[in-house]
Amino acid sequence: MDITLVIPTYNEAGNIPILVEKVFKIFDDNELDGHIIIVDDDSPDQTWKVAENLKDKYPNLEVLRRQDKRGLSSAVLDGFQLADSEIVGVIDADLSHPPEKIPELVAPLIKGEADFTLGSRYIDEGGIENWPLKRKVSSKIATFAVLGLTKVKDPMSGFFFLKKDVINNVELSPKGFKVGLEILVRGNCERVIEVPIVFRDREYGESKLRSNVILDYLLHISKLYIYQLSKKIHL
Ligand SMILES: Nc1nc2c(ncn2[C@@H]2O[C@H](COP(=O)(O)OP(=O)(O)OP(=O)(O)O)[C@@H](O)[C@H]2O)c(=O)[nH]1
Ligand SMILES: [Mg+2]
Repeated sequence: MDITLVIPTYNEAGNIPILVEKVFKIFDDNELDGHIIIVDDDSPDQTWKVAENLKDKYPNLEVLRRQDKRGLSSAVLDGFQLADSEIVGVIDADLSHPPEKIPELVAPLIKGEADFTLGSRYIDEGGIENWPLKRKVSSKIATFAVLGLTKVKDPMSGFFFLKKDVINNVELSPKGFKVGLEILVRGNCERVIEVPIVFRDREYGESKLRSNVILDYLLHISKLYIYQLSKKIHL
């Protein structure tokens, strides 16, 4: 079964060749029919160019350079739309997510045992390395605030896979703060499986966390709560 992994990038020129090599090796070693789509928002460090130069070596690599749009969620959704696979997924470019977990994440989707699989930091054997206490605490608070939206233990995770039909005919906000959470709440995913991952802080490049991140987050979860409430009322 075909798999497309979307890698959203913004100023990741140093990380992207390392990640692409690792992912294709994992696809090969596990006999997975895997593709990669890099969605780059015209990075000033020319990540798109570095990515395009990798295409000769990796025929299953595509690069989408967006010059008219910016934003992580919309980049991921554009990547999913471009993907021509039954299974799609996303991983951060900054080597925070362990690509070695891809086979474990896609296996339940291939076997038809899940609709959505998630790399989870907050289950047994999962964890976070090198995060300052402040980030650990804010992540926990953010996770607590969405307890009413989903039962998964790490709804803020940015490392996940799904059957593409989970989002067919589903209206998703390209402005949402966390696209995985958006899909978990609005998508047609009945069966979710969490796979433990150890998240590592980025080694190279700068954080894109902006100062209005808390506001973006609050706006996003408010919209999702309203959506869920209105769905219940109309049932
Ligand atoms: N295409 C695109 N990718 C983005 C954008 N913002 C962030 N990314 C990418 O999305 C992924 C996650 O962003 P990060 O900056 O690592 O966010 P984070 O993990 O919350 O924070 P740090 O790791 O501390 O920087 C990385 O691969 C980024 O390069 C964007 O506006 N457009
Ligand atoms: Mg990161």
